[in-house]
Amino acid sequence: MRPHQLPVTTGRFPPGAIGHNRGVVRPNYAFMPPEGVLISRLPHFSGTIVRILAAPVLGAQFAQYLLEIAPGGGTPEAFREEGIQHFYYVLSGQGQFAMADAPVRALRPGSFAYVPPGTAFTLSNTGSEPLRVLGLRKRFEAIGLPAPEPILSHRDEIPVTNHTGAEGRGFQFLLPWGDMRFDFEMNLMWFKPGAHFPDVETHVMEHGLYMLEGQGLYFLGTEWHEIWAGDFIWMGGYCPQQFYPTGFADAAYLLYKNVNRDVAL
Ligand code: UGY
Ligand code: MN
Repeated sequence: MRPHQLPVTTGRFPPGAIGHNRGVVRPNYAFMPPEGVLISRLPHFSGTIVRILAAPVLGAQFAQYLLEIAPGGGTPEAFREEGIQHFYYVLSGQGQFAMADAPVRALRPGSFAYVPPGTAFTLSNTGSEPLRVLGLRKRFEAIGLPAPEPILSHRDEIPVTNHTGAEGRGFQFLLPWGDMRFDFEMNLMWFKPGAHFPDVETHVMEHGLYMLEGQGLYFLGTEWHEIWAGDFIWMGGYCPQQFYPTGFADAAYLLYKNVNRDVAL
């Protein structure tokens, strides 16, 4: 496995930048190893670099981020956006998250937060190492039900289930599954070596996929791609998809999926 070249190397580079490139951007999917995604900054975060992994300019109807918050950095003041939901998932480091009406919560790897539309929140790094967080923003699609409440939790508090009955599969639904107030899911998908979907999936829902553990071959459109922890994939609606874990350890990814709403015409 060629490791991710992060932090980005300096000086004289070894050959292979083109030959070893695994990234592809197609009309309805994109596969982007993080080392090629250049950094930016966000106005409402200090001491923070961001890699924007998915955005409308790509074809996505949501935005997804990899945030690296330096010690002492984060939102200098409470931030809120009318009509927009946020979701955060901690990859590494220590921090703190606060939201209107919810108690302040310490963050550690596996902590996550759902921020309802229009809700003010703060996110900060309270540790001595960088706080690495996946972020997601999606415009809320109201349907006449009240908006969901804030959620601050940890993946250890979410049971691993398997509604499919397929051997070697595990699911952790980080947001309440089947609750029609929510218009998206964030799911941890677990695969034992040898597990895969029963068929190639093709569905209207979009995905933002961040590989957390393990490795595998991902089928997108008409091509196979070798992926491993740290990689990101955007799948647009009706992108044919299948996953075969490879290697000897379990594979896991965090998966965004828009659900529970009719097609806008
Ligand atoms: O639920 C899903 O759509 C999921 N099986 N898709 C995926 O992991 N690519
Ligand atoms: Mn799918």
